[in-house]
Amino acid sequence: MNTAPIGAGSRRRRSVLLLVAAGALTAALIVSGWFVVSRDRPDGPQGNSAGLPGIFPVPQHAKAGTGEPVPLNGHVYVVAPAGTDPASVAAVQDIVTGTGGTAEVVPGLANPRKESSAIYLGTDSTAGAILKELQLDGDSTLRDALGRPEGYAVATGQLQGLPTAVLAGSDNDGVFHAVQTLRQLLRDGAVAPALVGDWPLMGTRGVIEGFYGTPWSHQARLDVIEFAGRQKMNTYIYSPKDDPLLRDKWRELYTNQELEELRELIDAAAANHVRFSYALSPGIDICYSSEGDLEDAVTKLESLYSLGVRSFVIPLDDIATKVQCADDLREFGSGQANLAKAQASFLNDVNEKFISAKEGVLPLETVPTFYNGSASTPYKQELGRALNPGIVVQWTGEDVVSHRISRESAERARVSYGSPKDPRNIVIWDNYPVNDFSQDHLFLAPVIGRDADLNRSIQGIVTNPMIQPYLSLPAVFNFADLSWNGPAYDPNKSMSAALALLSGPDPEVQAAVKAFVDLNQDWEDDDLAPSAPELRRDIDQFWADYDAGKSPSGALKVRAELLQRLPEILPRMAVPGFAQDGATWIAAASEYGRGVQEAVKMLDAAKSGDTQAAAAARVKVQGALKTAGAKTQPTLELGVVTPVLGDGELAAFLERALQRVPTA
Ligand code: LTM
Repeated sequence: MNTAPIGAGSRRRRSVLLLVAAGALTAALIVSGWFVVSRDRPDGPQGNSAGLPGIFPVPQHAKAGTGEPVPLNGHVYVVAPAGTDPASVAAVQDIVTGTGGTAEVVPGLANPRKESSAIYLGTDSTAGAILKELQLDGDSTLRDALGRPEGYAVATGQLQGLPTAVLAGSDNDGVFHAVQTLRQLLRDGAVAPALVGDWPLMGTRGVIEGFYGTPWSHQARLDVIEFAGRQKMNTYIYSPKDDPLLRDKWRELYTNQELEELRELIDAAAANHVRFSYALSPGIDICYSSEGDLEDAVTKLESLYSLGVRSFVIPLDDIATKVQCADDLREFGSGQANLAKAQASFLNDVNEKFISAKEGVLPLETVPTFYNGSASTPYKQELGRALNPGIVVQWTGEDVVSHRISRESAERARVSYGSPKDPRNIVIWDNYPVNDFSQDHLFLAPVIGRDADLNRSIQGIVTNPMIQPYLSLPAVFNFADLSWNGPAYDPNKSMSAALALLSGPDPEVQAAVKAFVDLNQDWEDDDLAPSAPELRRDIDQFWADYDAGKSPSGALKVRAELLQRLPEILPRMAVPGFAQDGATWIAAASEYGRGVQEAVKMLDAAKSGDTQAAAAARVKVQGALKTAGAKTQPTLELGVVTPVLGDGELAAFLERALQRVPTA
């Protein structure tokens, strides 16, 4: 257990149509026919719309087209009128180059070279005009998409004799999301013919680095931000509990070098259309009524504002549950309701003096000291009454680590932290897959237990990840899917897509990742997530065969060999950080794999009466058990711990095998 307390666009207005007209392009526009091959359900075998490669998050509307694919492995015009979002243009260039093609960025297209393809990019009135030319502007799903924040449309067809893809966004975020969909539509060097109209159901979708333990490295942050942007998330909250300048030394200003590092993160976030949100946690020793503390907080936030940050959180979680300084006691009195009064007064002041006074800053967010549960309490009631209604509350569900989060409970929380007349805007701080309270475990099961229609009640979800950044990516992927389009979220499909992405194309690597992930399903007594289901199936089958006197099926042997080879195979993943993060668990899994192989030999030898071979194998099984059970995983506060796998399933198998074979 952790020793720390747990539980208290610019819009482009010029039309591409005009550019096309200006280029005297009067050539007939040949529009490929479109037909609906799916009723917008996630039902494709490998994808989520029949005939299309899988798009994750699942789009609101996606259809395959009958037209030709748009090759990206030759010469490609990237048609981006001046002012088009540079990050989107750069991302398209990368995609083209990565596909083996050559990207030529042009502001408009006149007399294009034959044997080329074209990708048009822009906001509604630019690329939207191309959609008109493609006679797709009457499509209600596209109109719908282009009328919503972050909405986008992707269409393919023929324009000026060139295979063409159009990436239209309602705003620059939408254009960037369209590019990410284009990336996923790639098949054999070409964009699959498609028509996609899409938008997010939640406004806040992201990651909060909010755990106890060694904070992520700078590189890991950069990588997670890029990953989040590719999965259409839009938020990264900087809130590591063990960064002293956020909590213990919250008044201290950053050095120039630290500011430079923060600037790099902020810029990376902007380039990935992810908002960098800065979370200052002064609750450790603040005097809520102190002018000096208010000034210190505002000065600190100002220093981040000047780096470009436009989103701020003041978390007040895991601090004393009563006001502490004498002035506060005098001004507000003691007790939990008075703590809420003091906090509301401070937060309202920050809101007035800083958030509202600055250009372009998003609404302030806070994490209340009592941040879970939905029933009204004196604390919540007072916060609801006194806190400026524009301040957003982050909430963890009924529990700190909530196995289920229902819409009903979110609705109740909105009223409890606000009022029946003016329910509070809520962002869920989701404590999955965070493992700071269980640092010997990895949580690699798909995200389950969140109501599909939470978007109707809350503003968004941010996931609090594991101390291991790259091992957190599968859950981040799931949360991206869940928060973009909850009703279409399928935990298993989403997880398979996440693992395929992280594994890369090699089938052996994919099988190894699956076998390792299977060993890390156990989420703190969650009865919905059985630990190591695939391993358990193979073990059960093994004993059933063995006890029936049959020759056991080879499934357990095959799995054991794969586990034994994990340290050699997993570093070949497309995201090698996964194997680095999990090195001690992987080494333990490998030892168990070796142990299972020896146990099978031991059982075979014992059966055939070869006592010498059985004894030799027994020694190896015991050795594997010991090595696999060694303390190898360092932690910040708990010393070195033993990595736990499969909820003890592998150790139990080895023990059982040893019991079956009497010592010589
Ligand atoms: O959950 C919240 C709001 N605060 C802390 C987190 O920082 C911590 O990571 C989780 C899990 O241990 N629990 C908390 O109380």
